Amino acid sequence: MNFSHAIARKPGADFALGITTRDLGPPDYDLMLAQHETYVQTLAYQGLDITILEPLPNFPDAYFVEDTAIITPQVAVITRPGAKSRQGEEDSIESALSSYRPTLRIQPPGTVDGGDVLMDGNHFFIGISKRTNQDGAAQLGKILERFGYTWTAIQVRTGLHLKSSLSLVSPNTLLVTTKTSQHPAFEGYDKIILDQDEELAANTLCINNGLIIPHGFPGTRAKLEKLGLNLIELDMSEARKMDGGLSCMSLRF
Ligand code: CIR
Repeated sequence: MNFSHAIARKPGADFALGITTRDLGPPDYDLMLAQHETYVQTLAYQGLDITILEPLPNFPDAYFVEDTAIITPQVAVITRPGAKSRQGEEDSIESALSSYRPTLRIQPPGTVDGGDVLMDGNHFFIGISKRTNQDGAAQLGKILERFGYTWTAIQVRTGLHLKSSLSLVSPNTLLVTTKTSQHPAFEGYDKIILDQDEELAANTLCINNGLIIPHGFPGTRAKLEKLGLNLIELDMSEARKMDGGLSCMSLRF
């Protein structure tokens, strides 16, 4: 997965007011900022030119920028996030992206979170979840078709988003939970199945020649090492407390 740019947003001091389903203890702002800074530096080290946006007042989840756009080489689709408290984050992302791509928008009643969208070359998997509804998926799919892409809708049965339970770790290889691995749409892929107690490691980030993985999942690391990948491990403890993973804190293109 080759990218040259990324957009990220600094977490605001109110980030702990964001939505979460986790009960992993109170998040720490200084640690969050330090982990975010390391994350951004890692993307830069992977060769990306990074735009860092300032925190967005009254939107504590806004540093999870991935949810606000789907970017292809031809177009950026600005989403309409599924959580009410996040609707509005997308406006500032549209301004940031409009100098790089023509933009189109998901219209109500459609909702889409970027965390539900996995791009694999010319094909997209679009998760239907608590955040992305059928209407939003169909709007996104129609736009993608206009630009020559194909897509499959996948019902998300566990986790917040589709990409909470799988990621592409190298061409044609998925790191995936047992349940999601059984979906017929993923039949043609090689699969690394996560151990049940490491399913939180599903969300990884493949950028240029490196695979960024979350710290604290030794079994998953061992499985990935066997593939000979260039692994970069990052501590994501504070974002995880807010239901976030590695992919959600940036938009890559
Ligand atoms: C939310 O519930 O919307 C945020 N607290 C977490 C969003 C994570 N986004 C992502 O994984 N793409």
